[in-house]
Parts: sequence; C-alpha cells; structure tokens
Amino acid sequence: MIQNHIGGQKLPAASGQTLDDIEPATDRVWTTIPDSDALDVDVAVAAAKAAQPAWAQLGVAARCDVLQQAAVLLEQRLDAFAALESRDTGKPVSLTTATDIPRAVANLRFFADLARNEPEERHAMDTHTNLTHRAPVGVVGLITPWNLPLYLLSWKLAPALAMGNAVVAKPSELTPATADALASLLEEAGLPPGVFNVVHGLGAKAGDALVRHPAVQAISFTGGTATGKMVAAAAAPMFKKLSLELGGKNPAVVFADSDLDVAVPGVARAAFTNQGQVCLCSSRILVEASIYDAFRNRLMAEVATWKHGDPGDPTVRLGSLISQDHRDKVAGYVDRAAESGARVLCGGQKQDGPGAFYPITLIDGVAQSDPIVQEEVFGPVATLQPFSDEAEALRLANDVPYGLAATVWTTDAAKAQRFSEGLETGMVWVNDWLKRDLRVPFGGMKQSGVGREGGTHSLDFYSELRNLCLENP
Ligand code: TXE
Repeated sequence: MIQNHIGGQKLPAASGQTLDDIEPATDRVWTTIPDSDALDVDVAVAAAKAAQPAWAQLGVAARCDVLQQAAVLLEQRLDAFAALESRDTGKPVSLTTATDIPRAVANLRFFADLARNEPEERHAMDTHTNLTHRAPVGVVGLITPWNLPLYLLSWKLAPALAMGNAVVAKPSELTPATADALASLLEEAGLPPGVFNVVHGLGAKAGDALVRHPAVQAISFTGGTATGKMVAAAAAPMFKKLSLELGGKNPAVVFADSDLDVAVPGVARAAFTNQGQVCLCSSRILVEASIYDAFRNRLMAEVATWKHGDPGDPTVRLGSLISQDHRDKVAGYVDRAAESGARVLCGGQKQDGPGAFYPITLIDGVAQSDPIVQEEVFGPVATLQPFSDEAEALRLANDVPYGLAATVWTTDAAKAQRFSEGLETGMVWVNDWLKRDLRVPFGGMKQSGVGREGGTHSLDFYSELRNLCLENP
C-alpha cells in the first residue's frame, strides 16, 4: 500500500479512500494509493510552507550536498528502482535500467553542480553595483505524467530544491511507486521532513487542488495538451509561475542523401522507444520520394527485430502500454485510419491475453489532415509520408498544431542546418534522437507548451530573479 508522504510521514488520504494501482503488463492490482483531495493537498502545502524557510536558509552548498547524497543512494539502488519503475509502467526493464533511473541520478547531480557553481552576476555603476540575486519562489507544485515517472519528477525536483523551494508533487495516479520511494530516499540523504511532499490521487481532484492552492506559487506540469489547458486556465488568474511541457506530433525527416545504416535504426528508436510514449517520439516519418520504398522496407525489417513482451525480460525492447484505456485509444486511431483508406504495413492488431500490449505499427497512404497525422497518438504507431523536395518536407513537417521536437536525417550539413532553422519545433536532432545535454533549453512551440526548462532556464523558473542595486562602500 502506497501512502502520501507529508512532513516526513506516510499518511493515508483524510477521507480514507484509496485507488487501485494496476500493473499494466498483467492487469493485476498490485498496490493501492490514497485517493487524495483538497484536504490532503492543504496538509501537504502547510507542511511545505513550514519547512521552506529553514531549507532556504541552509544555503545553496548545503542543499546541493543533500542532492548529491541522494544521487549516490539512488545509484546504489538503481536495479531496485528500475524494477519498480518497469513494473509500475509496463516499460522494459532494459529501458528503466539504461535510461530512466540513470537519468534521474544525472538530474540530481547536474542541478546540484549547476546551482552550486553558478557565477554571481554583478553590474558595476559609478556609485552603485547591481547584484542579481536569486530568491526561492516558495512552495512549488509539480505535476508529472506516467510515461517517464522518476525521470521527469527528478528533472523538476532537483532544480526546485537546489533553489531553496519546498515542493508538493502530484505524480500520475497510474505510476505512483518511484515518487514514493524517492521521497523516503531523499530524507535518508538528509532532506528535512516537509521539504518534499507527495500527494497521490486523481488529476481532476488532487492535481486540480494543487494548481488552485493559493500558497503554491509555481506549477510545473508535464502531461497532455488538453490537461495543460485546464491547468493554465486555473493557474493564470492567480499569477502563478507556470511551466507547461505538453504533447508532440514530431516529424522525422529522412532525406535521400541520409546514411540509411544510421537513419533506419535511428528512426525506429525515435518512433518506438518506450512504446512510443515519449512526448519527443517521432510519430510522423517523412521520407524523400526517391528512397521511399527502400527506406520503408528497411524500417519494416528493422522493427521486426524488436522483441515484444514481458517488460521484466531484459532482452525485450517493446513492453506494455500504460493501461487498457490508453491501448484502446491508440488502437482506435489505427482502426479509424484503416477504415478511411490508410494502409497498415505492420502491427495494427491488439494482442490477446492480459496486459496492455500493442505491436509496433507502421501506416502509410495517409492524408495530412487525417487525425492520425494531426493528433498525438502516444503509442507504438507511426505514419510514413513521401515528399518530393525540401520545401514540401518543411510544409508537411510544420503543418500540425504541435511544435515540440523533430529529427532530420541527412549527410549534408548545410541542408541540415537550413532545414532545422525552418522547423517550428523547440528541439531538433540531426542524425540522432534524444541526445540530451542537460544544459540546453527544453520545451515546445505552438501547442506543445509554454516556457523552457533545462540548465539555467530551470534555475530561472524555480527562483525569483531579483536585482539589488547596492551603494558602493
Ligand atoms: O495525461 P494527463 P493522460 C498525452 C498523451 C496521452 C494524453 C492523455 O497524448 O494520450 O496526454 O494522457 C494530472 N489538474 N501525454 O490523460 O491527464 C494527472 O493526474 C491538474 C503527453 O494520462 O495530462 C497526471 O499526474 N492535474 C505527456 C498529469 O496531470 C491534472 C505525458 C498528466 O496526466 C488534471 C502524458 C487537472 N485537471 C500524456 N488532470 C508528455 N507531454 O510527455 C490530470 N492531471
């Protein structure tokens, strides 16, 4: 049974109500979480508010020591956290071991180093000197999704704590486990009780109460665009700081001059890692017409080598989707595309038996206006479309409401830069995908979000930048 983590204590919801947590690969209820409401959020925010001043007064170096110690402990327990995350999400344990948990360790270390080493900014004048001073925001609310639970929580939490804030987190109700384990680990690493609190429960109840709480001064949200709109509508009139990392409909643009030995496995990885449930996944594959057939055939051969099945098997590359409901949503997009004349090249059938499994599915013969091209499917499903020249590729790539990320596959460096500059996305990778440097800005254009996190952009979000114009002695 997972409990809320408030003021260093494990507590049930005040109402006593619980929700089942289902293991996606087996459909079995494996634990329960508190079905928290506004009362529980109130208690958590009060604990955070009480703990925040002393945490801020500790100073940045001591705060960063705690984050570094947490990184050490998390690294020591990598296998246990990787197994927990895999069980809770249905994603392959090979992925949680190689990516999710190491990345959470890296987030803790990176933001501790960055905050500790940030140079002081001063601007001298004739009689005065301006000192740029970071103050904590206060109590920060973090709302995170189910696709990369610990990876995304630690991405927000590490800079928030480094800047001297106290935090109330509301993890996805579908994936509560590693947030709960992290809360205990942080206190073992020396985090004072109340500085990091976790309230579990439904988005519309616990999440909404956190967004609306008057003592929560900033909200960082990662999730679906429709939910992001609700969060923005609730938070904006209260003038809260708001960071929204939302959905994507990301193109992979494959030019005829690309190296197919790089592009074929690279595009497969970009499209299908984590069962396609990463906001950065390339779900629209645009291929120059002269190599269209060759590329499509090689991609189909490549994805046929991916082993599907039990996420606990270390050789499996494609595990379960997050839930039966989500699989039905994904399958619905594919079925409707097929009904309206698209060609399903591989996959496209729900598998029998327990678990929310869905195979890698490639589709062509689609129109740009089709829902499967315009809307975020968030599953192991990608469309293929041919293009005749750079101008058409750019038009197709940009003709969606989203603008999060793109990949470009070419051996022509000048074309790569020219084309990347024309793309309406917050991030572009050339001949690679998800090559992440934590110093760089992360975020989307159009309906993919508002604001940037990453590096000093995260420090800016999780602090109030102030100018102190001090008289020279
Ligand atoms: O996410 P939600 P859902 C996309 C993807 C997916 C769709 C819906 O296309 O199919 O979103 O997924 C909390 N106030 N992404 O419905 O609801 C919720 O409890 C405050 C993209 O599962 O956006 C959870 O903690 N909080 C994405 C978090 O929001 C609320 C990752 C995200 O859940 C709330 C996940 C409310 N009113 C889905 N309603 C990405 N950008 O990576 C829900 N929540």
